[in-house]
Amino acid sequence: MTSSHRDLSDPSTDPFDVAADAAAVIAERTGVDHHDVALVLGSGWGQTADLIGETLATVDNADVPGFHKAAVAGHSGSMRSVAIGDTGRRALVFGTRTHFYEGRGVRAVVHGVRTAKAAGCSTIVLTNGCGGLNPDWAPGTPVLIRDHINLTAHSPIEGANFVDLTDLYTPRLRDLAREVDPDLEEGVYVQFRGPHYETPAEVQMAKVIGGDLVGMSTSLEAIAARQAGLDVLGISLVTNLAAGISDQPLSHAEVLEAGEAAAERCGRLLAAVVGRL
Ligand code: 8IG
Repeated sequence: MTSSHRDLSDPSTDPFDVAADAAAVIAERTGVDHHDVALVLGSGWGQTADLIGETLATVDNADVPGFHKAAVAGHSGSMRSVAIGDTGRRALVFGTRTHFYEGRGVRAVVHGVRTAKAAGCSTIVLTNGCGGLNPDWAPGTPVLIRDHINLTAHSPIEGANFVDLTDLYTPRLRDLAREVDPDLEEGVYVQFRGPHYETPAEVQMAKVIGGDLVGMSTSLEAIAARQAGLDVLGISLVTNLAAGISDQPLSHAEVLEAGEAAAERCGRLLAAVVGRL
């Protein structure tokens, strides 16, 4: 068996070896052995890559060790190498992510983060679509993630490795995002397992424990990023008010609509931040 066929779900496989294999394929397919910034585009963030700069190469996820096709409608099953304006720097843009609820295990969830590190990135930008707890945050509002609460009861870190999560969402990067958009809201992201949305009672619990946003991603990835020594910027797009906050039922169609409506503002924000990193 060649190294590129190592299976992430096999406990005898070192997930960092698979990330190194993935980075080697990315280098070969993109023609550059170093990327500077990685971005993970969640629900509603799909169009933002074009505003960062020119796409110089596209790689199918299925061709990269450890990656899978997209499981969510509206997500792209590929990654792109994008020129960051005319800075000479490159962004590695993941058009989709593996969610914990897909059942492939935590290693698969954080594989993109570890691959970004192996590809040379020093910063990762994690975006998502989420439910908002603040009734003043209309669908289409971008919110900077200040901190998170991980309710998955899992960790991407294996073994007795006690990683400090203080200032997990890099303060310098949050400052930079607020310089670009002084009106940017900030909040605490609560990751539930999903794939069902919360009950109204669970949303109230999230509020009581200090949450502002509810979603199904990002926290596990941010933890893996900290372990890898990456700086982390997290930005959520409120695509719906969380269950029970408004009297409207939740739907994935609503999520996609809010994303389209907010694409312009979110894209400009991300492009400006990435250009100034
Ligand atoms: I988009 O309301 C999106 N993702 N858990 N709750 C959770 N995840 C979400 C939601 C939401 N909206």
